[in-house]
Amino acid sequence: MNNNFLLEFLYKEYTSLMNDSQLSGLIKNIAVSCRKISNLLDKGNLNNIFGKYNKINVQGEMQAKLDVIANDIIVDENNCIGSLAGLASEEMEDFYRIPDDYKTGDYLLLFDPLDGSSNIDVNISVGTIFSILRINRKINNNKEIIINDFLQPGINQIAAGYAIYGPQTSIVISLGKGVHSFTLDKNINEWILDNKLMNIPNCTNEFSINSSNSRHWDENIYNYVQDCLIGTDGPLRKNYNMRWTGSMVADVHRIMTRGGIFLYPWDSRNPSIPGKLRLMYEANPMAFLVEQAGGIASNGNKRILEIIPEKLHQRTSVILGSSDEVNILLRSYINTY
Ligand code: AHM
Ligand code: MG
Repeated sequence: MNNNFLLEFLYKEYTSLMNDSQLSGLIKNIAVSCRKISNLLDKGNLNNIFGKYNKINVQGEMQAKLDVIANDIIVDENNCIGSLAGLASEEMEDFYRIPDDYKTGDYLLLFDPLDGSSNIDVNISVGTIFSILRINRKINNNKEIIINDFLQPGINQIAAGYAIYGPQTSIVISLGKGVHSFTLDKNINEWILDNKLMNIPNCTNEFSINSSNSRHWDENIYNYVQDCLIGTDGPLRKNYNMRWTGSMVADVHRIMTRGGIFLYPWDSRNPSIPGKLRLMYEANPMAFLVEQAGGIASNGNKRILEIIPEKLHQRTSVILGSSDEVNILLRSYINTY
């Protein structure tokens, strides 16, 4: 597998970061992992990958077979390359230590191996989300990593991205100077640059939320969605369209491409939990990408990237997308608190 085009581009845009062979090696191997997952998905259940694994994961959710397979692919592909001090995933209860007989590095890979896994069996786009942090050696200079090494705010991310397995397989990635998208050409096994600098339009008329939960929303979300539904007759003075795929990767990819607002807010179904989505594997990497593309990502009260995590599997409320639209909603939060 070559990743020459992807790596060449990143070397050109981020020369000093990519001169760190640990980081460039890690990005190369993440791309290899995503291609392997994409190949498995291509053949669907001909690869016997549909269905449940019959195990409840640490999130309290029934794992799909492919959640486990994708998790194993990413761990196996990246644990031995000498770039990582550890890995953490939505599907693993504890963080993963690099085995003693493998070389370790300075980076931490946090990932959701198969986001939107309820969509696998029905042939709707799913994805892999990843976030790269660097271990703070001033705080921990030991070989042994501890949970606190991972508990860094999203602003510390060195890189973040996702692979989307849809009609095309693409990787969307940022190392902190814009967002770049590459599509996999399987004839030549290369990721080809298709958008050098993704840019989320400030204005939108498309919102994305699971409205079956509307009776559980807080009043800011409820009133905002009502205003969208009223359209030109309401205070927002325009008609809206609504899209919800059930795969955050697909919904965010649409927003990265043509704008929009994505909401998975806190709701009263489970009042003690701040939201459904996971901060470290979903919200932080997506917030990094959205901000790098000119959008906003907030939990309603705070920039997502500034949340100080207390737990690996911490959840958060998510409001992200086109800046003008997110600001309309955030203004109502400011007025409430
Ligand atoms: P997953 O990582 O277990 O697939 O869960 C996260 C997914 C997101 O991709 C998506 O936005 C959300 O869950 C959909 O949730 P719901 O089914 O409540 O609409
Ligand atoms: Mg997910």
